Amino acid sequence: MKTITCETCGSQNDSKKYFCSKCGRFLLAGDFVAAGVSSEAELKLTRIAENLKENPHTDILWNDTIDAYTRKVERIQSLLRIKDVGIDASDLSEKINQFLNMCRKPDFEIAFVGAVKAGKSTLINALLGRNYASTDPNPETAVLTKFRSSEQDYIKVKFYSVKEWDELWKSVTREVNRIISSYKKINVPNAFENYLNLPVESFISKYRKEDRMKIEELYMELDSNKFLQLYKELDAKSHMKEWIGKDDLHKQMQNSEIEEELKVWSSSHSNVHFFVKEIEVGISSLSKDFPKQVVFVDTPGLFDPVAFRSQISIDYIHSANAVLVCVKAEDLHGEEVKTVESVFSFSGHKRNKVFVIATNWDKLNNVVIDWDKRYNYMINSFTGKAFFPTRAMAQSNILYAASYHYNLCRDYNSLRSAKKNEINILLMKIQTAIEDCQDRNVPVPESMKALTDAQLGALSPSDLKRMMEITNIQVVNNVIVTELVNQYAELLYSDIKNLYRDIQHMVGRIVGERKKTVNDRITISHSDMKEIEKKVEETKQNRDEIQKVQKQLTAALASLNRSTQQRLETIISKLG
Ligand SMILES: Nc1nc2c(ncn2[C@@H]2O[C@H](COP(=O)(O)OP(=O)(O)O)[C@@H](O)[C@H]2O)c(=O)[nH]1
Ligand SMILES: [Mg+2]
Repeated sequence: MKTITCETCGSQNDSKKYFCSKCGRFLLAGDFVAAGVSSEAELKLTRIAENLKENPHTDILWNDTIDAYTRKVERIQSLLRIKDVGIDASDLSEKINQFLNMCRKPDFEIAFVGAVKAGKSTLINALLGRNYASTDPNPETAVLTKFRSSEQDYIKVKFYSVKEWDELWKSVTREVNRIISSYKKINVPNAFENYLNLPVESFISKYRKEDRMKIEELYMELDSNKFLQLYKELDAKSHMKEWIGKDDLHKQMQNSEIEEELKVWSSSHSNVHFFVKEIEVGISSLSKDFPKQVVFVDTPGLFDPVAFRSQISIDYIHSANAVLVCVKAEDLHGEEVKTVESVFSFSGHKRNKVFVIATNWDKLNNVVIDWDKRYNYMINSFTGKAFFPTRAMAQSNILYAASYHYNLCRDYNSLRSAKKNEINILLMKIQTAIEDCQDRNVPVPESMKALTDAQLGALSPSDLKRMMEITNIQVVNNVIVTELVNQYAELLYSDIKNLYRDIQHMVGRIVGERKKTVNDRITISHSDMKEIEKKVEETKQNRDEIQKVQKQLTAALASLNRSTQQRLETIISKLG
């Protein structure tokens, strides 16, 4: 190993080190040509090193190793914040924030992702045992909502800060400008303000007759952006100041009040939801051995019309410890495959903790034969480089769910007859599928066969139990519990370690790059000096040369002068 001797304490250090490991002296002073530069750099770096020793630290009480990791990462974070150090590494800062958040609040987060109306909230409700998350046909979830087990039921609402809202609004404006600029041929001054503040009829007359159709078209296009349409319709603008930058709101309540309260803050039909960044819900009804650190997260759609909001979901998938992707079983094309693909692309090394849940199983024509086809299609589509690394993993991590019917069966006694009838319709479908399978010699699962003689319209409690069984929610639940919930502590620990390794790797790369730049600069300045010396030498030589020539010239001129003078004198005398 190449070593470098510390000039202060004399100890030997690895030549790659910037500071002496014993006394902290700056070791690279020799690299700086001018003494002034080296002493200024040394002073600055020594001060930084001293300050980093005193870096504030938040104790991590749940694990000593993680505590040591965070101490180091906090120092890196402080170093990045020093302007003079001049390291601009936003991806590293983001990783560091993610790491520190994970260490300080060691939640194991299971994200439920998928397109709008893919059935995420319905599945969460099936797993939580009660309809907490809103699944009304229209007001879909528009806010990131975290559910966790708690002694006391509560809702905590977090609002966007002024800065976050500015960024969100910028992303809205960018999209609007893109749309408006596609209407090049018509002049639409203040189109966005007019759109937000006035009904189209009240100002359409201000535009030239030939442009009016186009303006209406533009309005329709802006309206097709759900965010804009609702923002305008609900007059959210006039409520903005009430909520942006507001402190977290913490409300304790009865378990039975959660569903209604959640609607107030998260439904896209409430004018507050635009300003809500995140909601946390504490639930007292989960089983007592459900760990308090395990969190189910209902995410808004991945393809939100507001890029900023989609980004929140994407960032979320990056940091979640496990992901359940919901796709509709009956409609497995384009968008659904794109969703799964993007989830895998964000999930990095956590592929074994990605589960694909095919929702709406009950909507398949023949739930046995068609599911079999879809299941095989999904295994084939989702095994490979960009998806599950092995076929076996795809087989165990792709599951179907009929969450909606599971919830209906669970709440059977309190259902109105129209809803009860939906269970009967599914039963009828199952019985037809059984007959169809028997005709085609396709084996039927035992749990299903047992429903062959169930009486339509008069379901016994055991039939209901069987119906709940075939919705597959218990299987999904078992997989989540055995693969994730029961192992959450080890999985979380390994995620944190992986993140720490990523950070180490990134820091190593940045330091390497920096060192190279500094060394390059030193080499350049050394070679610059040589270049200058060479030039000075050349100039000196040139000057001597010129002086010699000048002397010769002067002598030549003098002699010329002399001969000219003589000639002149001769001519004059001849003229005489
Ligand atoms: N038939 C049927 N409908 C479902 C199922 N899952 C969800 N739904 C319905 O599909 C709609 C959208 O579901 P939701 O959970 O709100 O979707 P999200 O936007 O992904 O949260 C709701 O009207 C649900 O009742 C299912 O498995 N079967
Ligand atoms: Mg939802």
